[in-house]
Amino acid sequence: MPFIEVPALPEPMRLDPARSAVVIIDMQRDFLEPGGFGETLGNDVSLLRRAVEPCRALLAAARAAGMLVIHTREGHRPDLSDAPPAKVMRGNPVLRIGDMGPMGRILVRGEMGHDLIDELYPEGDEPVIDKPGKGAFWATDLHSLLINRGIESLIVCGVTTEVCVHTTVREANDRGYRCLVPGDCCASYIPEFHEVGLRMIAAQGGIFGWVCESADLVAALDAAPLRAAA
Ligand code: TIU
Repeated sequence: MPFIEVPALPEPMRLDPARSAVVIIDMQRDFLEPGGFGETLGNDVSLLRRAVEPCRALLAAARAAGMLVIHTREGHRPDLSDAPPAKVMRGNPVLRIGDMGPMGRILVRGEMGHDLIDELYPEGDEPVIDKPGKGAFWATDLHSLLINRGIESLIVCGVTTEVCVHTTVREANDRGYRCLVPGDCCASYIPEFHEVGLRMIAAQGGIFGWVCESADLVAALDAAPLRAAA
């Protein structure tokens, strides 16, 4: 399949859609809706909504181009055996991980709050990676999944920019993946950290990767010839 070229910082990025995957990080009710983990930490969760529509448009373009789409969810086993006490006991939240909230137990797999928001729900056989940490590679099979599909570049979206998106981009970078982050497909509870987080990725000649506007990426994908049916 021919390469596409996406306007980006620090320079345009060439991507082979057949060897690239979109990774949507943690677009879960626990982070985006009232009563979830994000709100228990004292955050205004409405600040994350701005990423939903750009992610939806990018997902549509990526699916139409036949690209691999992977979703992640942060959360823990119901018995919390995979939740480090240092994480569970940190800070002074209204509810802790595992406590019962309005969307079920906070950040626990299988609960309503842990699941992905309706607007960005996985389609067909799109893989969903359940991760106990902030990075999508730590204690998951994401790396195997990508290697087995011949993926070399990742388009990383989701929430929050400076926490799980950044950690995943850093992990991916050290594993040899080229990462493109469409900035408007990410969001943070702390807008300043969102801006600086994106700048940190593209600084120093692209120390962790590339940053673009999702509209430019969608336009490039829309113009790409469709992948031949398998
Ligand atoms: N608190 C915060 O900004 N983020 C997280 O705890 N997890 C993710 O970023 N997904």
